[in-house]
Amino acid sequence: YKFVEKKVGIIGCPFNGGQHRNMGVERGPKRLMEYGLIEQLEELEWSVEFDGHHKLNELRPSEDPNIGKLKKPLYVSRVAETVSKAVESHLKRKQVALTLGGDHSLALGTVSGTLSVYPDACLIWVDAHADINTPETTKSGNLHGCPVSFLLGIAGKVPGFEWINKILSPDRIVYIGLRDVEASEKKILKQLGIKAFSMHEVDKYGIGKVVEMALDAVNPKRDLPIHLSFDVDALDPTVAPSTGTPVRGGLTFREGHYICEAVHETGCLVSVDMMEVAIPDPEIFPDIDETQIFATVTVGLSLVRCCFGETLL
Ligand code: 6HN
Ligand code: MN
Ligand code: MN
Ligand code: MN
Repeated sequence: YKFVEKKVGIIGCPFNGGQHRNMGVERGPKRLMEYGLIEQLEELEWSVEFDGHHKLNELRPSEDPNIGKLKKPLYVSRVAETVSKAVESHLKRKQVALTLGGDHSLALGTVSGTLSVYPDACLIWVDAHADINTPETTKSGNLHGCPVSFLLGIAGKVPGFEWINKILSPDRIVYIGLRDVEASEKKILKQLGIKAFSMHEVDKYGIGKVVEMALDAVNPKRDLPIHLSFDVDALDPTVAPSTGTPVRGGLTFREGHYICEAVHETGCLVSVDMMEVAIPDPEIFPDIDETQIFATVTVGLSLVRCCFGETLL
């Protein structure tokens, strides 16, 4: 490993404030841990530190009015700041930071934390969505659709978010798996010349070539630290059905795993997010059954294991 020792710090983030569906993304981290994540990482010979799930609901402000369209801006910003410090502290101790979500607005925190320890880190964003809406372009007002714009410094000034000062350069981020990108977001991607491999490119070139091209774009010499932000909805809903914003036509089980395996092989991985695993209440979401939840949690775990060196042979 080029930057870390064989140690991992797990940051459990039961949080749903960046979106509005009542689908239980805040219950993802606990379930991932209950299914044996620590033991699985230890089996791969990692020394694991986990100091319990963060009590993020305690950070919920009593009043949190919309700012423009943005919903729960203060809650999201406080949570992300806390998460950023947690990531930072694990990275400073030469651990890989592994953050379990929770909704993807948490990446405001995880990526900021990574950049504060590794300012030249690059970001690989695996997602059906680009999550690059600005406070001006967002239609939903959900901050899990906006983290990348804040990280790039194109979000403008929003009260509460002043702490975000580590700015990611547009040539340090690459996307894989996109297929539900709003017109406003396409415009931003074009304007900034951001490299993105949508499902179209995955079909055209195959996942092996796509990952190679993605790494060549942001990390040509394989000498920069990598932050991998994996939204489980990048996978096809047949593979990961239990997530807040599923979109058809996604990555297969193997394509998802290949990305994690290839990123692991670089030896550059310092920070991983596994986000948007949802555990819905059967009363509210009867269409999602325990089998689908099980499939989603276990695929999340096996993706994580691949990031930490699990191989097929
Ligand atoms: N995610 N583009 C939509 C929005 O609300 O801005 C969807 C965002 C989904 C976010 O899945 O992390
Ligand atoms: Mn910790
Ligand atoms: Mn996302
Ligand atoms: Mn998504």
